[in-house]
Amino acid sequence: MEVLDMEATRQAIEFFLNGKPRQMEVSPHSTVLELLRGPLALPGTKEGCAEGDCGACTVVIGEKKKKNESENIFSYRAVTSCLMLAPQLDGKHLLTIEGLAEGEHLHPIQQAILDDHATQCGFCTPGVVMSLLALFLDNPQPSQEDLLAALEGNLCRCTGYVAIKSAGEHLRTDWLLEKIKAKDLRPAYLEEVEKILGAEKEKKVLSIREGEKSFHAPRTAAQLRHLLSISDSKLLNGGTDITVAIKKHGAPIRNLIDLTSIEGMSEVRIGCEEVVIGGAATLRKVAREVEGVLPVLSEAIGKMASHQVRTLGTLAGNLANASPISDTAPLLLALGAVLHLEGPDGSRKVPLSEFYRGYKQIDLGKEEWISEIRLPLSGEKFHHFEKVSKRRALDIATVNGAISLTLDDRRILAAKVAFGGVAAVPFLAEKTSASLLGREWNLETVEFASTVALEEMRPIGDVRGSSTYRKDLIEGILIKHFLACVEEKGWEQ
Ligand SMILES: Cc1cc2nc3c(=O)[nH]c(=O)nc-3n(C[C@@H](O)[C@@H](O)[C@H](O)COP(=O)(O)OP(=O)(O)OC[C@H]3O[C@@H](n4cnc5c(N)ncnc54)[C@H](O)[C@@H]3O)c2cc1C
Ligand code: FES
Ligand code: FES
Repeated sequence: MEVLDMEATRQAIEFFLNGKPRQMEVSPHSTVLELLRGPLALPGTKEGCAEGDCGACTVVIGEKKKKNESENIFSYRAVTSCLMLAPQLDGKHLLTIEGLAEGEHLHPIQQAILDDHATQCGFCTPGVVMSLLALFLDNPQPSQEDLLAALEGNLCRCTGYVAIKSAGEHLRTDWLLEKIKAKDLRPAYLEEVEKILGAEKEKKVLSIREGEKSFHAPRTAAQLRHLLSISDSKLLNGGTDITVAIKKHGAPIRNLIDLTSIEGMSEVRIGCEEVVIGGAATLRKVAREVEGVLPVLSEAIGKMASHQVRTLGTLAGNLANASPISDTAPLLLALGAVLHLEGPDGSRKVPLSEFYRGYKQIDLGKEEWISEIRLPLSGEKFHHFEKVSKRRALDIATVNGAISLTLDDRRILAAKVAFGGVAAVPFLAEKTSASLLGREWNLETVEFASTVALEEMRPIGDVRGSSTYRKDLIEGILIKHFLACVEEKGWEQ
């Protein structure tokens, strides 16, 4: 077995900051935001909520990605720096608001904000600018929808969104009409940094210790297996749950093992019969890659969190976190997802329907990890996902639900119905699913399935909604599934 030779590890992270190389030691559990506003003394990036909810801390991360065996590409993404841990900057390019203007000459995005009067107190403005920068660096042809998605995670308490959207729209049209050129939008130092990072050879494994805390970033499954065998560690992916748990709720986590540097684990492969999603693939990556074959999953992911949280958070993390109101879990239950787990004794497969054991309890050993999520593909099926929340973005569901049906005209040959927010775990409603079999898919059947569903699920009330409201939502979601099917198939009701 390949073991991690501690001689071959390093403590200091190496990254680029606004075009300049940096090598420094960071605290293993510090966030990028803490690093910026503390040791790096760059206070332009603001701290609002410190839990991913406001976007004031948005920065841009540039990194090398493998395009194919011989070629690399550079990708840029907006992330909430309060959720990303500083050690995860290793090997990346961090862009902040301080890296945009050249002397007195404002960057075109800053100028557009000024021209459209899109700033008042200015607290949200650096985050807005960085979200827009990531949009244009990442997407050569952004649509209006892309623009709104890019800004959905930036809250502004005083200017109002009309002026901010208008600044974004002016930039977008000027960009598409080539009134703004790439050389104006791309900071001048990007090319040089891309060249240097592109040519960089693999470095020693990053392994940081400070008192009782540590952070390790293995590169291979064998190194990961070894690290898990010698320490009581928590797996870290995007950190959108863990960082909040550590920073806001004081979770007693000491050792973190980062999965995001493991070769091949962030990939998504589309086959003829299934989609294979790596255990470190971000929500953004999954949504993009599956759009052509499983649009329902892309749409569901689009309803989660915000753009700059989805660029960090992973699908595997969302499932392993085992929140009863996870947005992806009900859909993946309905789609028949199977998890591939790796561990000390090799690998095993667990259907997602058997993964949840109780509130926040999952079928995953201490030394195991989710290496892949496999989703069967079938063009024949009807799938739909519905989420009920108070806001469209940055809000978790009161109740959500998904359905997968195999239909012969209107007759239901196979059915899987799942809900979130109705039980202690994401819930595959087996009795409700069975009640649909052999029936015509019409409003009468929906009504019948609703009575079975309300027998099968007894949601409790909490701050997000009473038990009665949740029961109403179960019925409402079943009706929505039906109406979506009518629309998709072009049926007369
Ligand atoms: C502001 C905000 C809004 C949000 N909104 C939504 C929302 O609308 N809907 C929703 O469903 N979620 C929402 N979330 C939560 C969502 O971002 C996370 O659940 C995310 O998907 C977790 O992925 P991660 O990579 O960040 O996991 P991490 O935080 O890194 O890890 C989460 C858990 O999963 C474990 N884990 C991670 N990867 C693996 C693996 N490969 N194998 C085994 N265990 C693993 C970790 O050990 C940890 O226990 C929100 C979060 C924030 C901060
Ligand atoms: S400070 Fe609010 S999202 Fe980071
Ligand atoms: S300008 Fe004040 S919060 Fe947006």
